[in-house]
Amino acid sequence: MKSYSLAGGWQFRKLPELTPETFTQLPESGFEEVILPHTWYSDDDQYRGLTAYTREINWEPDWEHVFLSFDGADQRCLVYADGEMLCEHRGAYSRFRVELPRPAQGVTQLTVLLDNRLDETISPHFGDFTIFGGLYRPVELLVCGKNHFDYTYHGTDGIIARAGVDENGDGVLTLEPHVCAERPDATIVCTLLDPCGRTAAFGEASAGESLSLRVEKPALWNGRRGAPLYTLHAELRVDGTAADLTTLRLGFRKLRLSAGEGLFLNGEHLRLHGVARHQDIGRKYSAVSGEEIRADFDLIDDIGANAVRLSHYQHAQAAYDCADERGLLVWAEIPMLKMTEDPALFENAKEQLTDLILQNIHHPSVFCWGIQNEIAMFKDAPYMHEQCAALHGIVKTLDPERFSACANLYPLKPKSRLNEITDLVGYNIYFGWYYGQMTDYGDYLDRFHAARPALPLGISEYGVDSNLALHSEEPQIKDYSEEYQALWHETVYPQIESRSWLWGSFVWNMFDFSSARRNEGGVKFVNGKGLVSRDRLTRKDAFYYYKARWSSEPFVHLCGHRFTKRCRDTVEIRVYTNQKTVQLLLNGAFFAEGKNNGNGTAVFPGVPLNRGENRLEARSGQVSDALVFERVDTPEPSYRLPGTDSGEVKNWFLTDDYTRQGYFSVNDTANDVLDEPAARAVLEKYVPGLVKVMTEKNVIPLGLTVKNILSHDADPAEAEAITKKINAELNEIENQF
Ligand code: GCB
Repeated sequence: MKSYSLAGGWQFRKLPELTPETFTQLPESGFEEVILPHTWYSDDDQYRGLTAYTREINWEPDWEHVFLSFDGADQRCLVYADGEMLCEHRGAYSRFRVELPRPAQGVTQLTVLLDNRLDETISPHFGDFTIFGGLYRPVELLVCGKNHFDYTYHGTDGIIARAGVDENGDGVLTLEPHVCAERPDATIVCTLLDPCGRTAAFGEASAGESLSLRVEKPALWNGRRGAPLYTLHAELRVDGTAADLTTLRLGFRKLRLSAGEGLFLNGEHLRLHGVARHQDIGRKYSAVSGEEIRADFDLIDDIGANAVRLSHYQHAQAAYDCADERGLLVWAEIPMLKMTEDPALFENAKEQLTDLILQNIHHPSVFCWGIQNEIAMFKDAPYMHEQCAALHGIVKTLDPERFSACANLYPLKPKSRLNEITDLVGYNIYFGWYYGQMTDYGDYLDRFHAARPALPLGISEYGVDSNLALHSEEPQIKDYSEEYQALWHETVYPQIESRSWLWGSFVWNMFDFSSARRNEGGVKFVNGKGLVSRDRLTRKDAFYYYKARWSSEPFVHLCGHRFTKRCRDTVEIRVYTNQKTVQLLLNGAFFAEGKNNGNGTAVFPGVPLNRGENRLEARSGQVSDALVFERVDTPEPSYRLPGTDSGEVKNWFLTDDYTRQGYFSVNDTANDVLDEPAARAVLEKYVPGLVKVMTEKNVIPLGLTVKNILSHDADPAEAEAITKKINAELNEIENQF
């Protein structure tokens, strides 16, 4: 097979008011030239609707079978050749291929219709990230002879490679070929090269059969401790001559999971300290290059993470390749964020999961396949349990070696059936941001573990927003300051880290990312929970906190590079470092020596500032960092969000005295309250209309807490009064954790 890039030569236009169903023919004008990868989304034009991409394909006379290969098309995609529809692909993130018929005149007129409107039969149709639209990943032409691998088999390269390690420590590679061969005597000849390029195994079988290769004591893919990769060349032979070749990179490793102890890689315990990543970068949005993806992984490498959650959908192949090369363990997942009873949506989820697994099964970095994220936001209903069980079944059938996973919404009770379906469970927890205090993690996790000690639990998300322009000497919840984010991570991570029974955790998020529905913290269309800014140009202070905890590359980092106008006579200086001691210099003179407190931080209280400029430098051995603070007379106004001056930050949760351990409260989800007749009766007494809407219509997310739901659409004072009354009665009704 030969591949040709189809990056250039495209004409693009929007087709507002049309749908794939009402589309009949292309307009004559209004097209613009575009180069792939391309998205039409921008923060200033968030068009959601139908679009068309067109181009010509000139056939060479000797081309036999020609396939179009789309690495991703966002999100409902219909492909036409010379006016004939070839295929429809539903879902923005997986690769798909379709064969092009030979055109009579040697030129194909290609039209690709794309629609990114909300479609309740395609996942995701809900989520805190942008549905960009576009041919945002490479499109290629694959040219093959008469006999070739089946490139249309779930978008794979026609070989499903499952690599494992047996009890003796030998590698076992099972290869399942999918070919299109005109001759029944076609064979597959497989050569496996070791990381140094020497032949490690060789085998031949009929093209219709699976074959197995053994490698004695292979070099094991061992995460960041070493990530040797093997290369498989699979050749399709007909009449003894090579007809097609597929190449895959893979690795051998063994995974084990224990509820009490976490994850084991090749027999050794490996606590995952990870970050999550969305695929968009800055104002390129989803249309990014392989180099940009690699640069993201350089940053993930630099922070010292050993795992990455590629959320909330299938990422580009370059991302899994980077993870393979750098020894990062990957949580891969499908975009299932709202599960309804619509069978079409369920079919779509099954297809997306099958594609995700078959297209990525050879990547040694992947340790689990995520089947859902926070679906309990809306309900916790039996049909969801059945669908999740079926998705788990797909994982176990296609890839019994790896784990199925789910990321659950924090208020979901430990006893929920949703915690019993997948091999491992993650919880997305945001104490000190959406609810509670940042110090609540430890106690909550201990109570959870006591309630379900046999559950392999981890933290699939935790984090808070910050805006690089906002700063505070006394960081507070929801002030969006860089300092609150840093302090929050300093406080939260040790609580997670010290629970040795957790399999690990993922910071939400490594990078700020695009979320068209957002407008908060002084920024529009961005989720600001990243440790690095959306354009990747700035590493926030919190980035260096994790670097101090995870990386062994010596460094010191002075916090406050952007918090330079200081209106205090003395300030507290924080230095993030992985060194034992740090010296602080003030205006060139030694000021004090500080000790790393064991949490990657050296704190220097009471550093006096002179009028004007003050140069601070932190040093430890060969490494140093410096910045200049300016002593100002009035607080810098741009450091605060307008309308949030002292006391004005509305925080519903700061004064939370609603919870009574062991009893219901307004902090329970609507789901849980409606499920218990006595608790439901309290709601019916005070808010009968709301109960009717909640139970009869699928519009209110029942995974939210009662308090949260009551706070919508009501005057705050009124909401508080009714919340108090309801809470007082709920507090009398017993509830199991
Ligand atoms: C979550 C979601 C994630 C959001 C995040 C947030 O729990 O899983 O998609 O982006 O919270 O920032 O609110």
